[in-house]
Amino acid sequence: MSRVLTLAAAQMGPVGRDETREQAVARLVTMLKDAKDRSADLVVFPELALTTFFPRWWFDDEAELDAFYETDMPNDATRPLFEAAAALQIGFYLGYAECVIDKGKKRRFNTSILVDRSGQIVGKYHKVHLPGHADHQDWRPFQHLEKRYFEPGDLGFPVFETQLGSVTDARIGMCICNDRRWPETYRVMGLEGAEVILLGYNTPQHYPQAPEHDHLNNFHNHLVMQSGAYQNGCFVVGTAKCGMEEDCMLIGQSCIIAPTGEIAAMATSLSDEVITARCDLDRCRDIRDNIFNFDQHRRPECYGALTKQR
Ligand code: CDV
Repeated sequence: MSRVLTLAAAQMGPVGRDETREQAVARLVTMLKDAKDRSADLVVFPELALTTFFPRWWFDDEAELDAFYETDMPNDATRPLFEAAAALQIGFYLGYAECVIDKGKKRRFNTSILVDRSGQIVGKYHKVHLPGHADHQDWRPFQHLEKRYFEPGDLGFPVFETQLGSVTDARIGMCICNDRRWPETYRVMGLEGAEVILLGYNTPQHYPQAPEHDHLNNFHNHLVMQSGAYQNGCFVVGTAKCGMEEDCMLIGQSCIIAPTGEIAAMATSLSDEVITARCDLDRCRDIRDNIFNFDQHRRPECYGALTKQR
């Protein structure tokens, strides 16, 4: 039985601070249909796809901050996306800011969900590696307040088995933006047998702490995803929100990467753009049965320093 999926990355151009959820969702639905026209089975949208990247500002007013978070999913604004997915029989990954009330307290997460082709949420992930800072840093041209506005993820890196297209048992993992830079992210999901890792990102072109690396930003973006795919024998789909968003330039180059580490498709604009690639999940075996055969060649009992440090 063939295990071929058509995967899509639905890159977004900037989302303005005054753009409504309804407007953002309308853009996502347009790209979902575009992807379906190209036979896609699963579409990956960016991190925080429903709003502008609000951690670039300091908010004193809690109500103003709260307005960027979803308290339920789907909700009135996002339901059209879920309905379109079910009507088109196509799955999707969506990143958004989530606020839940737990024992009377607000808990805030940078969240992604996996929605199957019937429009049901089958998996949820909370971003683990939160970059930036929690205090106001005057010297920066823009803030990066993820450490203030989110708590680290509490769900681990789960892998979900689900039906997509004609594949009944696709093994799908998720992570979000900065997670893609950490080898642990891929290895944990690799050990769980992930065949496809989905992620969205908002990555400024300018890195204020080390501006001498700015010209390497696109290179590093692909470097980490390509090595993560190869070293764990899985596909990776990385989707950007990009372009000039509220005076902050975000990188693009969304891509679909094969288990060999090769880039199978890449976006070439800094605006809304869908890319697709035909992905045979059985190609994961080419790597997992050979060079990165964990059972045969991995030696965790010899990784002394790493195991001691946890
Ligand atoms: N949204 C992010 O996590 N962005 C980080 C930047 C700040 C370095 C990233 O790793 O792309």
